[in-house]
Amino acid sequence: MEQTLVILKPSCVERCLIGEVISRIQNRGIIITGMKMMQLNEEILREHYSHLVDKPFFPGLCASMMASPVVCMVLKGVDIVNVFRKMTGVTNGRNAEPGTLRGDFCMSGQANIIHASDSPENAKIEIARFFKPEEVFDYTPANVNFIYGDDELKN
Ligand code: IDP
Ligand code: MG
Repeated sequence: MEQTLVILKPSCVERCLIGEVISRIQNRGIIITGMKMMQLNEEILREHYSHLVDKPFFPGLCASMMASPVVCMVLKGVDIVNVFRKMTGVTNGRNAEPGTLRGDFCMSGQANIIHASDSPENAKIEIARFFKPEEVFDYTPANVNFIYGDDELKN
């Protein structure tokens, strides 16, 4: 099964929404294979947001991502990168569809509560950036045969 990297940002942690987001993840049938709290620094943010370092909002983005610890997670599921980006909603929370995490829990383009990898290739790079191999647990929960049909579990 595919994996993706998720970060619950300071705008999620400080607003005490960690439990709400994790409930949504587990209620969907998504498997959590890694989870830890981290304090991010500018070095890792310059890597993680390398596509944005030249933007005028980058210093503010960095500050907002270092404002408190974050919760980093690895999620597992069939087509999880695509499924979880849809669950996350578009970047600006004010434009995000109701029912998405951003559409239900935030009002901002910057303080948008959550990061989710945008492609399977980037997910692999981002998981390796935030997690040591031994911090990701590739177990299969007992209920997996009730989350998926047999044919969906073959690959
Ligand atoms: P994504 O998080 O939806 O993948 P990206 O374009 O990769 O969006 O941007 C990464 C993060 O940078 C966003 O989640 C948001 O926190 C911040 N960001 C993006 N665009 C803006 C902006 O125009 N102003 C302020 N912050 C922004
Ligand atoms: Mg992105």
